[in-house]
Amino acid sequence: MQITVLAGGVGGARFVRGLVHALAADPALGPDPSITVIGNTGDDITLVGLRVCPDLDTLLYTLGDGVDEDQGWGRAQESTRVSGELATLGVGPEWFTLGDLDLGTHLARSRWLAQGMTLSQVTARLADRWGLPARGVRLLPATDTPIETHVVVDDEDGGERAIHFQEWWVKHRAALPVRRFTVAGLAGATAAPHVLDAVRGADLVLLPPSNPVVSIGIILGVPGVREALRGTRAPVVGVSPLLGGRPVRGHADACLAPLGVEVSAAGVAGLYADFLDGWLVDDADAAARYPTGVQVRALDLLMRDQPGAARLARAALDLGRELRGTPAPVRRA
Ligand code: FO1
Repeated sequence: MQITVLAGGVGGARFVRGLVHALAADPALGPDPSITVIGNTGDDITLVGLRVCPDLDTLLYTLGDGVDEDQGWGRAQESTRVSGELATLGVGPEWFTLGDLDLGTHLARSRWLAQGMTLSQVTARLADRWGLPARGVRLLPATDTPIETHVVVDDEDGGERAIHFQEWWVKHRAALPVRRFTVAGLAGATAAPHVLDAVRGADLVLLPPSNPVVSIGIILGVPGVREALRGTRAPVVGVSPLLGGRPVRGHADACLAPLGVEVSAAGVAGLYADFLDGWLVDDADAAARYPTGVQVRALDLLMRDQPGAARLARAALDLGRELRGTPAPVRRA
C-alpha cells in the first residue's frame, strides 16, 4: 500500500509518526505499507551561511526519535553553546536559536549542497542517518529549487516590506498583520524527483493537520502538484488543522484571515475542495457545512500523545479505505 503524505511543521510530523505506528500495529491496514512524505521547504532559511530546512528537519527528528518532544522541533538533549557564542559575537539573529546538534545537520546539508548534491540527495542522506527507510518512510522535499516564504507587512511609513516567514513566525509570533504571502522561487520551481509520481501512483494521499497556507499551501504551489492531486485515483483524505475555529498549534488563523478564508475546518476544506475526498474534523465542528462531495467524519481531533496521533492516523486510513470502497479491517478489540 503506497501512502503519500504532504506535510510540514510539528503537527504534520507528529501525525506521520502516528501513521507509522498505526501501520506497524495493524498490518491489516495494508500489506508492506510504504509512506512517502513530501515535505514543505518554504520555511527554509539561510542563517550564518548555512541552509536550514525547519520542516524537513522536524520530520527527520520526529520520525527518527531525536526530536525535542516538548518543543516539537529541534533536537532532544540539545545544547546551545555555539549559538551563545554567536550571540556574544553579535552574529546571527538572536530570535532563532540553532542548537549545537542541530548545527551538525545544517553544516552537513550546506557542505553537501556546496558539493553539488541536490536537496533530495541531501535529504536522503539525512533520512538514512535517522533510520527512516527502515520504518518504510521516504522523505522528499517538495522541490529541489530553493524557495522561501516571505510575509509582506506594513512598514513604518505606510509602505510595505517583506520579511522572511521565520522572522514573522518566530520573532513576531505571527502578530504582525499580513498584507500577503509571497514565495520566492516557487513559480519557477520544479517538483523534486518522484514527488509527482508519489501523488499520481498512491493508493492513498493524506494531508495531516499542517498549516494550510504556509505548509500544505506551499507544497500545493509547486507546479504540477495540485494537478496531480486532482488527477490521482487515490482517495485524498485530510485532517483539519483547526478545532472550533482555533489552530490546535501554531498560527494557521493568522495565515488564513489575510487570504479572506473563513478560519474554520470548513474554510480550510474549501481551500482543498478541488481535490479533497475525505475530511476529518473535531466533534465541535461536526455540524458545519462542508464542500459537497467531501466525506466528513467527526472525532476527537487532538493528538495529545503518540497513541493519540496513531488513533487519528487510523481514522484517516479507515476513511481512505471507505472511500476506496474497501471495508475498514475488523480491528482486534
Ligand atoms: N521556533 C521558535 O519558536 N524559536 C526558535 O528559535 C526556533 C529555532 C528553530 C531552529 C531550527 C528548526 O528546524 C526550527 C526552529 N524553530 C524555532 C521552529 C520553526 O520556526 C517552526 O517549527 C517551523 O518553521 C514552522 O513549521
